[in-house]
Amino acid sequence: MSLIVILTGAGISAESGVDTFRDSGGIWSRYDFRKVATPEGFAANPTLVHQFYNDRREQLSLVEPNAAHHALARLEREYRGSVVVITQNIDNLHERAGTKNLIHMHGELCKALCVRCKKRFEWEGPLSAFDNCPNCGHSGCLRPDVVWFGEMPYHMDIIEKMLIHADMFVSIGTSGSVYPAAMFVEVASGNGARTVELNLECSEVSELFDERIKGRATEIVPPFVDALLAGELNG
Ligand code: BV8
Repeated sequence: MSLIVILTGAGISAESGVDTFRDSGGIWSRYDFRKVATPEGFAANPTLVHQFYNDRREQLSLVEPNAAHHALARLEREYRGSVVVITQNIDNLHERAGTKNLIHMHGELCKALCVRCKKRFEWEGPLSAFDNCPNCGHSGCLRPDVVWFGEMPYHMDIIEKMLIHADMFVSIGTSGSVYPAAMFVEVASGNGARTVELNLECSEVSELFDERIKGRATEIVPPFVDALLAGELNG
């Protein structure tokens, strides 16, 4: 039974209206990542960091999954083998499109984590330092449940197993500039997987892939999925 492992980045959500990070006008051109996406930044100014994530969480209610998200959910439903999506994104568009076998390696925008009791909670609305932890009752100990720079991404043990056993590794909409996600293609190809990159432009790791398909995710992902389901790419 063949296993297709798919890594997604901000580019798959771009056409839904969710900002990417490193394109011109992207998030990191408007915010200093050290101030809003590191533990040190959060310790120095939790209000700024909560506002950064509250704004992005609020935007989620205004956007919808696009044809690329839906195509991946269809692949999971119809493919004769197994499909797993590992996303760097913290939006909820894959799950809203119907993907079930999903790993959020950088956490989730709609979850909060209590740094005292380590419990996680669904959190759809604004989060602040004044909110009390629903479990331990303390205030000032809730943070966005996202992985900041310098923090260990989630589920790396499962991810490594998937990469080692993948028959095909597909990367969609990522610049390949953040580690350890940027190394996944090497782990997969080093263990015999066929590797394909679907992206709007060349990424920092494009040359490590067996194949590259260039274009907008909503235009290139659905036909790619059709080809996989028709057995044309024998993934
Ligand atoms: C860690 C938080 C260690 C949530 C993010 C080597 C090995 C290991 C680590 C490092 C290393 N070298 C450096 C590091 C440190 C660091 C790192 O990688 N730094 C980089 C900048 C050099 N990595 C870390 O700190 C990681 N942690 O390594 O911990 C450790 C070990 C032991 C114990 C403890 C710790 C943690 C990294 C996670 C950081 N958190 N986000 C949030 O706010 O979102 S990263 C951030 O970048 C986002 O999460 C995002 O997902 C991620 C990757 O960006 P992309 O998704 O690729 O987005 P980008 O804008 O860059 O690119 C978009 C692409 O889409 C473009 O190519 C574009 O062309 C394309 N596109 C655009 N439109 C479309 C499109 N494609 C198709 N269709 C379109 N329409």
